[in-house]
Amino acid sequence: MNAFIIVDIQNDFCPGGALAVHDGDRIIPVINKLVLQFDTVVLTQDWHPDGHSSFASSHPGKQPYETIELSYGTQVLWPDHCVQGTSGADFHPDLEQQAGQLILRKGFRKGIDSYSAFYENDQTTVTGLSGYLKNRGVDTLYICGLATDFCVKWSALDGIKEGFSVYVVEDAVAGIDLNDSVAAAWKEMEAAGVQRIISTDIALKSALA
Ligand code: VGL
Ligand code: ZN
Repeated sequence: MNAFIIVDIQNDFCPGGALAVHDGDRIIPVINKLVLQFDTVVLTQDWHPDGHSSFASSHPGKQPYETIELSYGTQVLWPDHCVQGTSGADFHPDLEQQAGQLILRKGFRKGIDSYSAFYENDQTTVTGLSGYLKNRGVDTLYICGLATDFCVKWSALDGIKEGFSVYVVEDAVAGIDLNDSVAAAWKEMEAAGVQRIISTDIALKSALA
């Protein structure tokens, strides 16, 4: 059984948003086209309280994109984004979200960020997604969404760590790209055993299965 994991297609990560990914909305039609082909569809939603520790504004003197040492290690600081209950945290209106079977919110603990859909950034606190997927017989993940170099990358790496086969859909992801972090993310994912696939090959793959 497979699952489609749609990562953080939220207004704040799309053009005009607080932490906009360049052309972040370009991938939405690609995702909408795929969404009916999977057994399980999960949407993740970055969901931070006001004053979250990943916000530069929570650390006097710090600017967005600088880093800071938190109890669990180095954390990139971001502009305030995806604040709970704001329109920036809503899914992009063009996303075909009614196909989603589970909405998994993450990053809601004030002191711990959560890029991955499986583990928070302390790499210890679990979200419960692994159990949900395994309980439903899922063994293969297709991951898409935003951003390639943060939430997609960490979700893919943790998916491998949890024993899933993991595909990242190349034309259905887009990245923030701080200091070439998109290229680094692909390298890291490939080294860990994540496979790349393009959206048009997915239908073919299920037809052959
Ligand atoms: C993300 C930075 C901060 C992401 C979330 O969705 O990749 N990046 N919060
Ligand atoms: Zn965030």
